Amino acid sequence: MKIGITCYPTYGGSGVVATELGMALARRGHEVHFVSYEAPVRLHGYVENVYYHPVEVSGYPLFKYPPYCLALAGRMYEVAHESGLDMLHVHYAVPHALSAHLAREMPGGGSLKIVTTLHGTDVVLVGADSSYRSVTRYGLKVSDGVTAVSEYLKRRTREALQTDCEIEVIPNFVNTDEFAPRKDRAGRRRFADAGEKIIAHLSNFRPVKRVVDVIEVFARIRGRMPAKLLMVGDGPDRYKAERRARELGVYRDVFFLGGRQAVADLLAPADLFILPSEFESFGLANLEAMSCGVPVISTLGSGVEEAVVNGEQGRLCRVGDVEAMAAAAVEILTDGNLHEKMKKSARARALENFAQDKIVEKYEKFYEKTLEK
Ligand code: GMT
Repeated sequence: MKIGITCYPTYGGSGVVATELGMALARRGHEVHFVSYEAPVRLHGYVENVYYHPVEVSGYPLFKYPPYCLALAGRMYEVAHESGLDMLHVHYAVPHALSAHLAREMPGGGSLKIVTTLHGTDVVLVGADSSYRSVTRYGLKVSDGVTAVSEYLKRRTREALQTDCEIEVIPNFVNTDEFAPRKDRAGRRRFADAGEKIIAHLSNFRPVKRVVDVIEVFARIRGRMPAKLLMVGDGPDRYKAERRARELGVYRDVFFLGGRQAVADLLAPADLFILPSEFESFGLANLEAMSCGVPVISTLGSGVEEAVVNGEQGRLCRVGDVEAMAAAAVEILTDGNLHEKMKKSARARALENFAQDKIVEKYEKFYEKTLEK
């Protein structure tokens, strides 16, 4: 198949999933064309059959807001024609599904199929905003196939958009070769002395991630044992987290590492991963940590529960309950048997349920079904 993929090319989970999916599809013999305003951050190394087409958004004094949605539609249309695409697979509904629809509606765009994958904030936050709700709902209606990364997200989409459109759940996946346990101690020595625990967090530091809770939990762990915290990623709440770390007297034990490409190198040396989000449609970062054999502390009440079984690969606590999260973390870090059991279970769950090949196959089947429509 010839597949066009559009995503937000930044560090967010939807961009990561779209990029890893595109590269995996190309390795399986498909031709993949990424269409986005920058090359996706995880698009590294040379992969045969992968092409990247930048979208240029020209400014003009009259445009207070340059119309990215239109520039994208124009570029999708060009790429679809020049490369003979069968399908456009857009990740994150807003505005990508609408741009794809426009590209198909232009003369000659007729047979192009559109698949839209919902990732979470595109529906739960952005799509539920009154100014975007009706166009998001329309974007799903005009797609030939819609997928969501969890049952939770499927349910929330139906509620938020009041839609009964068909949605297939295809969970997120992880490259279990890249995100794998590491035996060598070199990764640990960069951050911690012998006998010190390493805790990690990875996100885009948006309010929904509750990064200040990470600091709160870490400070409580630090009160009980020598430990270091790796804060991987960047975003609007970084300074709030830094300030809280100073106030709690743990700033010297926290590494604010910023946005990184080699995420696996930073997750694999950790003893524990913390993602205390308000909600997650899935929580890809939890899965990446689990695949490295790292147990997680995360939250109840959202798609996280479809990736992490509470008590098996870590502990899930109520949102904001930093005392419970810290108590669970201390228990896991001080009980060697429990820690070992959770590490094994984390890796096994990633391999059995969320390995890249198994999930990419589901996308291939979904494409075939969509093309037959
Ligand atoms: O987490 C974010 O804020 C980024 C966002 C995105 O769209 O890039 O992530 C969403 O998609 C990921 C990949 O499917 C999911 O693993 C995340 O759970 C989801 N984020 C939220 O639902 C908050």
